[in-house]
Amino acid sequence: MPLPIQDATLLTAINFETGALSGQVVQKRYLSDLRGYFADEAAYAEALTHNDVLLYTVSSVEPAEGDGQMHYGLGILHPGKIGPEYFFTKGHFHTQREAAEVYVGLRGEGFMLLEHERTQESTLVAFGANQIVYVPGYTAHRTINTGTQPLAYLGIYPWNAGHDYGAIADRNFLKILIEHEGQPVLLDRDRWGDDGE
Ligand code: S6P
Ligand code: ZN
Repeated sequence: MPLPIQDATLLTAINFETGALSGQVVQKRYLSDLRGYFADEAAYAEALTHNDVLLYTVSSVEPAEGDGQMHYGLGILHPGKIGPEYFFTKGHFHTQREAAEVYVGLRGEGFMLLEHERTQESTLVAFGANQIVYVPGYTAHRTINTGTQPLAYLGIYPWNAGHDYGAIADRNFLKILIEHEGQPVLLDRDRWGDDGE
């Protein structure tokens, strides 16, 4: 016999169609919300004149606050590109820099781009259905969809991790993931435009 559920936050269902976790709001991030994030500014402006597409949704459950508590969110990142660069999430550090996060891939295929705050070392990790990525503290993280289907995942983190978007919004990640001859290729952002790309 299953235990009776006494608190609505004990059990949550995933709705892949709406991006909602049961009873929770769905935050929507459109192309226009990521102004300045994509390397190919001309392609960004052009895409925006056609359609302010939905890039991703986030729906979070925050059952409780305080020592030992966890929060989690469902992210659904749609497939597509701006110029040669795959759709991605804004990316952030946690406000509490030491806070780690566990990402559990549910559907789709892509990568996580990690960047350590102090060493500025970049790591690209394959991430999709049935794959789990541990994001250490002090590490900016961005999800990237290189597939043809939505990339759906859960992110599970300490209740007080917080989101610090400022540093990434200001200077972005040092690397970009582009499609080159049909394959994902990681490139230094600085090198963007050197050879006509
Ligand atoms: C939260 C976790 C994810 C992201 C989601 C959207 O700590 O890392 O739920 O919020 O992937 O990305 P972003 O960078 O727009 O918050
Ligand atoms: Zn996070």
